[in-house]
Amino acid sequence: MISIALKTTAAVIAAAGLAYTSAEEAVSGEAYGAESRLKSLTEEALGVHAQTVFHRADRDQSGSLDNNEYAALSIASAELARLNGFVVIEGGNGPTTVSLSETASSALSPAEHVRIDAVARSTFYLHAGNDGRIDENEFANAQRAMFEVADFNSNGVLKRGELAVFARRQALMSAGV
Ligand SMILES: [Ca+2]
Ligand SMILES: [Ca+2]
Repeated sequence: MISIALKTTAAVIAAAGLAYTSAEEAVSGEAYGAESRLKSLTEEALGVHAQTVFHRADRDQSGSLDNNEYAALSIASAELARLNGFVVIEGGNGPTTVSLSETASSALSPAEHVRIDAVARSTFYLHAGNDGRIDENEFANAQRAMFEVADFNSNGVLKRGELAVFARRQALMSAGV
């Protein structure tokens, strides 16, 4: 059975942008309604989203992500997606949601944590380039790669099934299959 309270709490965390706060530390706020569901995603909106996520993930505000920041972002993204059953896209008009088909609605297991951390730490170097850090451009490129993989008809807009594919990738911060 899906716990409504848990879903709401996690949604509040996501809405407040407190991706690194545990559910126990959740602040009160408005949960998402059906009207916040994303209908389509343009490349332009994705750019805004990428920027928002990047700055949140850059915890020391150094202007780039190191391996630890990237791994933390990947785990937080996966954890929130699992708890919420959706991912949050912040394309400029406030946060919107895209549902995930799997609604396990439970925290990640320790084994899943380890696996996601390991995948993130190797994926990191695909995007980081020679300097071993992911800057804002490189992060935007990684997000665009996820977008393009999901854009089956290559028209620059994600809808329905395409959005679902993008959301799954987004949940794991991965453009891979
Ligand atoms: Ca940083
Ligand atoms: Ca770099």
